[in-house]
Amino acid sequence: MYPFNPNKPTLYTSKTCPFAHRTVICLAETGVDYETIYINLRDKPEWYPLINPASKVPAMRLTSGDILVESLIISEYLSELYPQAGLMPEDPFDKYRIRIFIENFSANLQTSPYVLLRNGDNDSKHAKLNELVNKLHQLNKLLMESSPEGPFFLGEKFTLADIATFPFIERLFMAAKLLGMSIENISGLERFYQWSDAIRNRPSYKSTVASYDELAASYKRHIPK
Ligand SMILES: N[C@@H](CCC(=O)N[C@@H](CS)C(=O)NCC(=O)O)C(=O)O
Repeated sequence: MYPFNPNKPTLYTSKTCPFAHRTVICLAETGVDYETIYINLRDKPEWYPLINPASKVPAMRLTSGDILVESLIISEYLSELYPQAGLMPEDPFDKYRIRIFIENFSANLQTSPYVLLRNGDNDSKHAKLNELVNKLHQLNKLLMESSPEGPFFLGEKFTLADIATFPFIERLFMAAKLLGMSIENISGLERFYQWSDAIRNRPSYKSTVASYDELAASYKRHIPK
């Protein structure tokens, strides 16, 4: 058997995982009471495949005994279960806009922290960072087109568009810094920085994000030796 709380949802998570962070932010936004069980990803408990056969975090056990996996799908589930949190708008076209934004992000920027760190042992890291900055300009453009005034993707509303994507950008900021580079203060990325600052100031984000030191300690293993 595996550990769980029979009286509330149990989240199996890791503080530094960007996928798990999506779920944690959604849970904080809904205000639901839940139990957290941290999984050491370098030394997983032998019972963990009973929770998720893919052996990944996050996973969430409901009090019914059902277990949910896959961060985006859990996030959508929570947004539907708690519509009052407003994480997914009702308008079908706004839903489409959020989903296509996440899809585009997944294809272009989701792996960016890992890509940068994998090139972190040689001079090609500067060229890699330039490629990623070009993608951040594209992201800045998408944010401008969606809501010129911001601060979030959909303007005043904090939604799954922000929650599903920014955890990876947090790790991109960290990866650049860890390699002695930076993605701060780049001209033309003003809307991107406005978006980043607004998310970092959101209580559900601020109270759950891992520190730079925690992230750096966990991600430095991606830099080739
Ligand atoms: N598609 C999954 C990806 C989750 C994922 O890759 N989690 C990583 C940590 S960031 C993990 O659990 N890795 C453990 C492993 O692969 O053994 C989701 O969105 O939930």
